[in-house]
Amino acid sequence: MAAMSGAPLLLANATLTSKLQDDDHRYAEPMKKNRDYEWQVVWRNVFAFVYLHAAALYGFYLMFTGKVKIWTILFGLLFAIMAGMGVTAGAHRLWAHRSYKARWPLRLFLALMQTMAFQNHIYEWVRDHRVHHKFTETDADPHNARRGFFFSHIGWLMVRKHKDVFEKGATVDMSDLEKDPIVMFQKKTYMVVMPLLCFVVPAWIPCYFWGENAWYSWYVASITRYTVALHFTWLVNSAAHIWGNRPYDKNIGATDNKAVAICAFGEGWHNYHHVFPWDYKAAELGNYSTNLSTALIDFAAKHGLAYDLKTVSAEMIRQRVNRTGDGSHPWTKDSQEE
Ligand code: ST9
Ligand code: ZN
Ligand code: ZN
Repeated sequence: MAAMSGAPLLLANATLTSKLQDDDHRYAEPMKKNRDYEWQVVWRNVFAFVYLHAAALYGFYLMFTGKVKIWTILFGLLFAIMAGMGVTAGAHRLWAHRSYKARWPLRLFLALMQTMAFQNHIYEWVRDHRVHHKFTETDADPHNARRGFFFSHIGWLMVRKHKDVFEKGATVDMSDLEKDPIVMFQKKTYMVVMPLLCFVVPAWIPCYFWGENAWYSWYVASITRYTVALHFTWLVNSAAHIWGNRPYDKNIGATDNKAVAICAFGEGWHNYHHVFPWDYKAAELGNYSTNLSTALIDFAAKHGLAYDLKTVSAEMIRQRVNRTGDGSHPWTKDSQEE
C-alpha cells in the first residue's frame, strides 16, 4: 500500500521537478540577461562622484552668497570652455573621428586642453567613443542609452563594463592613435599631469593672480567647474539619445537637441553626428552660437593649423533626410509642399 501510494507521489514530484525545470528553462534567457546587467559597483568611483556633487553644491553656495571674487567665476568659465574644446575639437572630432587633420602645435594644444578636462586620457576616451559609434545602443556600447537615463549619463562610470564592451570593443582599430606621439605621451604621463592641470593649476591661478581665498578657489574653479562640465558632456550620451528630433534618421536613438548643443559646444546635433560622423562640424550647419567647437577648428584652419576638413554635401543630406528622416527637417516640409 505504502509502495502504491508512493508511486503517485513520485510521479507528482517528477512532474513538479520537470515543471520547475521547464520554468527554469523558460526564465533562463531573461535571468541570464538580468545577470548581464548586474551592477558590479566600483565604490571608489561612487564615493568620488558623491564628493564631487556635494562639493559642487557647496561651490554654488559660495558663489551665490557673493563670497567668491567675480574673476574667479569668470576664470572657471573660461577654463571650462578651454577644457571642453579639448574634448570636442580634440578627443572627439580630431582623434575619434579623424574629421580633419591637425599640425602638431594644434594637436599639442588640444591634448593639453583635453587633459584639463579629466575625462580619461585621449586613447581611452577615443576607444570608448569608437565603440559607442560602432555598437550604438547595444550591450557593447559603454554607455548604452537603452539601459536608461541614469546609466547612460553617469551610472556607466560607477560599474564594471558589460563583457561585450571588452569583447566587441577589441575589434576597434586604434592603430592611428598608437602612431601619434602626442597621444601616447599623454597616456603615459596622464596620472601625473592630469591632476595638476585639472585640479591644482585652476585652484592656484586665482590665489596667485588676484588673491582669491584658496578654499573658495578650490571649490569654485576646480570642483564646481569640473562637475558642471562633466554633466554638460554626459548630456550628449543621455539626453541626446532620448529627447529631441531625428531629422536625418528616425530609426536610431540619437537625437538633435539644441539645448545639449549649446551646453556641449556643438555636440548636441547628435542625430546628424551618428549619421555623418566624419563631418568636422558634427552638425549640418556651422552656426557658431550653437557650435563653438566649429569656430575653433575654422579659426585653426584659417591659420594653417588644421586642414583637410571633411564635410557632407547638401545633396547627400537631402537624400538621407527624405529617405530616413522623421519629417522634422525643414527640407522635408519644403518637398511636401512642392
Ligand atoms: C568621462 C568620459 O566623463 C565622458 C565621455 C563622454 C563621451 C561623450 C561623447 C559626446 C561628444 C563629446 C561631448 C563633449 C562635450 C564637452 C563639454 C564640456 C563643457 N574597447 O575601463 P576598464 C578593456 S570620464 C575595448 O578599467 P572596468 C581594456 O583592455 C570621467 N576594450 O573596465 C581595458 O584595459 P586598458 C572621469 C576595452 O574594469 C580593460 O578592458 N573618469 C574597452 O569594467 C579594463 O577597462 C572616471 O570617472 C573598450 N571600449 O571599469 C573613470 N573598455 O585600459 C571612470 C575597456 O588597460 N572609469 N576595455 O587597455 C573607470 O573607473 C572604469 O573604466 C570603469 C569600468 C569602472 C567605468
Ligand atoms: Zn562621435
Ligand atoms: Zn551617441
